[in-house]
Amino acid sequence: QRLVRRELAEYRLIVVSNRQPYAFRIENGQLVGEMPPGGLTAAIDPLMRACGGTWIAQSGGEADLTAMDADGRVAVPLGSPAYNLRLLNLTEAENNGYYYGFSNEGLWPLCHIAYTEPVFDAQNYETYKAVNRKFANLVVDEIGDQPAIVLVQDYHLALLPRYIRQVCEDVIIGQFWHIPWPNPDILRICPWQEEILDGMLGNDLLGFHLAGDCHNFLDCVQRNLDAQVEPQFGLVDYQNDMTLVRPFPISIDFDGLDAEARSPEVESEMARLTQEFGLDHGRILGLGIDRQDYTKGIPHRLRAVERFLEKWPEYQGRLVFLQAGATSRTNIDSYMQLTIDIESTVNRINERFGDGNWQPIAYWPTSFPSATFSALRRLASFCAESSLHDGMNLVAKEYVASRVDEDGVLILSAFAGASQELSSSIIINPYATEQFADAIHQALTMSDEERRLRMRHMRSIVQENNIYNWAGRIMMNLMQASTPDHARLPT
Ligand code: GDG
Repeated sequence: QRLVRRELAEYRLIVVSNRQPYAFRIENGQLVGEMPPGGLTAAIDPLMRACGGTWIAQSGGEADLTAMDADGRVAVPLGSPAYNLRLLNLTEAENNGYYYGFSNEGLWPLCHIAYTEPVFDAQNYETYKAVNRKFANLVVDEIGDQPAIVLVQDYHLALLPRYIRQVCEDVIIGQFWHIPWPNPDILRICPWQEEILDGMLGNDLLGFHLAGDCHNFLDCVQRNLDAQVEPQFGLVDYQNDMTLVRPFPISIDFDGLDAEARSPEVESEMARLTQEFGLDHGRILGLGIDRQDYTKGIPHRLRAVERFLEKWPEYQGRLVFLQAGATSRTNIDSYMQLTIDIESTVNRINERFGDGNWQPIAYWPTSFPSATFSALRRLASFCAESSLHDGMNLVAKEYVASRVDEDGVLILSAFAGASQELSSSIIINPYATEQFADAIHQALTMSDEERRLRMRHMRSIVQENNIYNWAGRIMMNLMQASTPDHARLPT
């Protein structure tokens, strides 16, 4: 690791993501910039602070315009700058075509098996290409003539590695893809599959969450491009360039979340919420937290709670299931429809079982301070994450990290990447309502000892493979991938 750090110091570090890590606002006429909580920023910001360099991203709110200079640069953290943000202003039309259109109506459903049809609109794809080019121009400008490492985040920027490589042959480029990768039969639905694959093979290192995603990607390359693929090494040789394809299961800041869960602020939130839910009067809390997305299986989860109450009526009047988390991508039809489905399911279940004193489902479709989420995780007897398909699912890992009392049961979909590490959860198939309802019953009747054993096991796994470990492994593999004979180096 020391060697990697020393080698890193010789390079200019450039991170590129769609969203920028800081939220700026004007308070009493003063510019304030805070980092909203989030694992990715928590991992990459310390790296940037240590190495310096530039983080390139789309500009967000109004205050970004005040913060940045004519070139879009802001030195952060404000007051004691360690690196630069370089923000790209996109028009509404650009954002609609690139972000909502091709990224989230096309690639997102293509990569997730959730039976939502991808929309591949040629105009949106043109805009996606144009915006990826704009990002590439900023990256190339930042590189100048120095040796550089570029770390690209996610599916919004699939073409960026190739666009950079066309100008800067020697730069080291790595990309982490935060969502699953489909098999070749599904990828065929995308009319521009070869271009997307070609774009991603501009990388020296390409990371996915799971080995299965890597295999799918290699199969797609083999099927579509004139490339030599060596699956046993995770290597692609294409147009005289090598790309190393590796799994890096993402994680969370375990120690940070553990410490927060023990804080006085969270303790007082717990006291407030205990009263609010009547947990001091024998009520039991079940919890689901999600950015509202059709891949998360929220209606499936609610139907399982309904079946549970039907099967074990003694829990009527006692169990409250809270579904929390803000709506997202709300101007896309499938997301609007999801919100309507969730609301009508919540209302139907509450009308069916609820009375003046008790409603089985609490529905909080907004964001909350992290102390509130942490307190909810500590209080919930079980947390149910029922994704129809999910690259990883950080909520599952956050629940585990918050359970400093080693109590609580995690019910987790087999189709979430996290289920591969968190094998001591109760693994469910979200489509199998009966089995899911039984899992809720199992969670609520499990012995103290079994709960503790399972939770202790999951905590040790997440503590070990934390977000810093994830970022470190990516950087080490990136240095390895950039050496000419990387195929023969041990990992
Ligand atoms: C993508 C992949 C992969 C949720 N609602 C609110 C809120 N959250 C927080 C959670 C968690 C994060 O957002 C969501 O992370 P997930 O991993 O669960 O899901 P995606 O957003 O779909 O993330 C996923 C991830 O990238 C990382 O690679 O694991 O598979 O789909 O931290 O706690 N936070 C706030 N308000 C909310 O309403 N503040």
